[in-house]
Amino acid sequence: EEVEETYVMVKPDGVQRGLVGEIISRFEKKGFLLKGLKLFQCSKELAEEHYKDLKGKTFFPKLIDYITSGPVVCMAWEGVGVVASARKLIGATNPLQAEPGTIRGDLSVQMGRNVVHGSDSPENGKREIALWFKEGEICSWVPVQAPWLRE
Ligand code: DAT
Ligand code: MG
Repeated sequence: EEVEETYVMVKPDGVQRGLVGEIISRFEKKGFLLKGLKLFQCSKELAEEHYKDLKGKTFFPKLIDYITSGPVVCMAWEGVGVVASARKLIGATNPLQAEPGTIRGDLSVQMGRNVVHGSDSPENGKREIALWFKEGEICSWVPVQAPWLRE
């Protein structure tokens, strides 16, 4: 049971479709700790660095166009097992394969418009939070509900 951090991002389609509150709410209700939050229009360079492992894929240019097409909402979440749990809440990459009850399963239909991102490992969680947030944009705090989430 490791305390981890993950980077979650509402993609431009999620912002345009008015799904920001709904998406933040799912992680809040689960009981994770919000440590960073901002609306942000990212550069091509930042998007390419974020998705550097996918450079060379045929869909890469379209992916970069999509991510830079409008503002995104950047979030840093902390919690025990938060990386894998956030991926479960988000659902499969292809929304048509994502289970009902997941964010992608409930709210999207196409891989190129799958509304939300979540880091795939604790290492990438740290890497992506450092990439998208500046120092001073991350808060460490203890919510009053802490004792009611963990015994
Ligand atoms: P995930 O976002 O579930 O971590 P990923 O890291 O493999 O998935 O890919 C990043 C994004 O790139 C994904 O959310 C949607 C897009 N993508 C991935 N595979 C794709 C494909 N085969 N065709 C089109 N877009 C794809
Ligand atoms: Mg990924």
